[in-house]
Order: sequence, then C-alpha cells, then structure tokens
Amino acid sequence: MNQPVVRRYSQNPILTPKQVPYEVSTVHNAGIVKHGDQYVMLFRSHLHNGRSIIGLATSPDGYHFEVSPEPFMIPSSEGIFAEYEEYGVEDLRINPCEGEYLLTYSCYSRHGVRIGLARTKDFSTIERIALITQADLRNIVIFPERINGRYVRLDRPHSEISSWSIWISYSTDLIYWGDSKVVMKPLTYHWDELKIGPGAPPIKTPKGWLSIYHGVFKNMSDSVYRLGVALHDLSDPSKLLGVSDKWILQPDEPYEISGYVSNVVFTCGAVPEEDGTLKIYWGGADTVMCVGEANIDELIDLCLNHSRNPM
Ligand code: M1P
Repeated sequence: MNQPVVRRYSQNPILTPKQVPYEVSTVHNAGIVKHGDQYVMLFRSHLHNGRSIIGLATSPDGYHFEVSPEPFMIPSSEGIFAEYEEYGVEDLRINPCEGEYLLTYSCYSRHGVRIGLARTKDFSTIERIALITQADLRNIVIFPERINGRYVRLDRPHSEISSWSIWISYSTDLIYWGDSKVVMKPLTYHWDELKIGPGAPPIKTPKGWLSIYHGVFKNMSDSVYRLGVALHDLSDPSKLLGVSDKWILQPDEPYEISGYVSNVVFTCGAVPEEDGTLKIYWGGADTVMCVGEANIDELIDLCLNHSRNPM
C-alpha cells in the first residue's frame, strides 16, 4: 500500500478541551508558527454558549503544548471591532510577514462574517489594525512578503451564484485590498466539489508558493472536509502551477470522524522544517487539534505531476 502523504503523529490529538484551564467545548483550527525556539499556536475554542474565542499554547517541539491561563483574543469591546466581533472570533491564521506576524481572523456579528487584521511581534501584545473585508468572507491567508511591491492574499468570498472558490487580492497598505480575481474553483464530481478555501498561509519553496487548502464534498447525509495542496507561481501567484488531483488528508481517525462537527479535517497553519518536512496542523471534527508531517518535495510533485485543472 502507498504511504499516506500526511503521516499522522502517533499521539494525536495533541490538544483537547481538557487541557484548557478555562471552560471550553472545543479546541481547533489553530494558526501556528515557530517563533524563536517555541512553536506558538493560536487555537479556536467554542465557549459553552456556542461563540468562539482564541487561546494561546506553546511547545518546545511542536507536539507537546501548554495552554496559557487566559485567552489570547476575545471579542473586542472597543470601537468598530466591538460591533463586528459581537458573536465571536474564529479560525485565526498567523501570517509571518516581513518581521512581524499578521493575524487574520473571522469576526462574527449580526451583520455576517468578515475578516479582522491584527498584528503582533511577540504574542504578548496585539494591535487590531482594521476590518479588511465586507461580509461575507471567512478565510484569508497573507503571503509572507510583498510581491512586485504589493501585499498579496488568498481569500474566499461567499456566493449564491457560484461555488465558493479561492480568489487573490492585492494591497499596498494591508488595509485597502483590490484587483481581485478568482484563481481556483471546486471541481464538479471531485472530492472538493462543494467549496474550497485557503487553509495555511502560503509557504515559499524554490518551485513556487505551496498552499494547503480545504475542500468539501457533500454526500447524501453529510459534508466531508479534506485537505488538498496547490502550487502558485513565485512572481505571479495568481498563476497556478498545479493543483493536486488527490486530497492529502481526509477524516479517518475517530477524533476526526466524530465530534462537534463530524468528518472534518481543517487547517489554519503549517510549519516548514529544515529537514524538508512540513508539519501540518489541523482541527479534527472541530473538536481537537492534530498534527502530521508531509514531505515538501512530495507535495510539490503532487501539484506538478498529478494535477487537476485549477478552474
Ligand atoms: O465545520 C467545518 C468548518 O466549517 C466552516 O468552513 P468553511 O469556511 O469552508 O465553510 C468553518 O466554520 C470552519 O471553522 C469549520 O471548521
């Protein structure tokens, strides 16, 4: 039998609600980076009222995490953020960019869902910058450097006319974004045919920007969330060099099959290691956090040599 593309850590899940020192129902969809000699994870938790907050956990090895006693981010009570974060903050990505960390997260309110942008350098102070989309949009990752003088992001607007797809947008100041166009769509009669969305912030490789995304398939009783991989051109990331035809991870373990939402693997972050592996982190069934390793060259090969049409 072929080796799986993503090799699960044998002691998954690596973080569960029981390890959180305040009351939560779930621990999932975490942004993650290596900051100095620590892995820093910003994870989402549902509170018992169903609204979400963001917690912080750190680890010396990327597998064993300790959770901070207080949440890292709760809905703001100040200014415009108070109105748009009323129902919770979710699915935070930590986007390393030119010496700081840009945090993109979903802000839920009675007006819908939009994306907030904040920044930190050290994970002890955080500055909210702006709301950078209108409603409805809940998945954004920012590339780690400006390309041709502009910041670049992958986003996933909602549509009632077209299946939810991955778009690209640009900005010179991180606040106002535009020049948007669709770059990748769900494929009919395929594992990601219902909708797709950007997952982990793109990772620079010599062959292109590697992007781990999620794709959803609707069957007669359920929706199944899986992970896929795509490669974007280094100097023009609106150009897809390839999208793997096969998924790289699907819900197979009990903690992915059953939970707060069943049959879900969903990523908000991955950490490239010096040995050429990529640690991919995912929420299992919207309830626990898991990790596994993939080989970066193998992911690139899937994109370039086993590709499906991006559109
Ligand atoms: O429950 C599965 C996922 O559903 C949503 O994903 P998407 O944006 O693709 O619809 C999000 O609520 C996500 O947090 C959740 O894991």
